[in-house]
Amino acid sequence: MKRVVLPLLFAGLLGTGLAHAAPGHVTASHAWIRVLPGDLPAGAYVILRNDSDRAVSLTGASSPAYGEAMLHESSSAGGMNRMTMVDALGIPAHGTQALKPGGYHLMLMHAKHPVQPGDTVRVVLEFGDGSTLPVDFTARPANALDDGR
Ligand SMILES: [Cu+2]
Repeated sequence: MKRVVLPLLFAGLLGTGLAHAAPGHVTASHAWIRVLPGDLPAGAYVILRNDSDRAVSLTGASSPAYGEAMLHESSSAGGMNRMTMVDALGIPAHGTQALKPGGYHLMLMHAKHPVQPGDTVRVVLEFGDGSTLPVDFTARPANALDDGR
């Protein structure tokens, strides 16, 4: 029995180690937040690049500036715009995944202090293996178009 169990255990530990290495190869660019008036939730957008050999999944986020951050997907069906919760968003090996207006985004809710256009907001992205990536997002006004930079 032990001859079977031990190699499986070892393989499991090895697998964890490899998975942990992957998010170190994820980089973020064009990170920005669309700030809406009052206590309306703010959409956060970013382009994630995965330079590793295996897919990585974004599973959530948190920010010291907001009470809650959720991963959403916007869609329109039959003229109705709606948002649905997303448990995990894959970033393919050697590929990119874009969070952008009208698609995947992070929804930042309950700002702890008013966020103004021009502010920098730290958001910590969380990946499927438990690792994290802190990213500085630039706050932009409500009428900002899809990343003009
Ligand atoms: Cu949303």
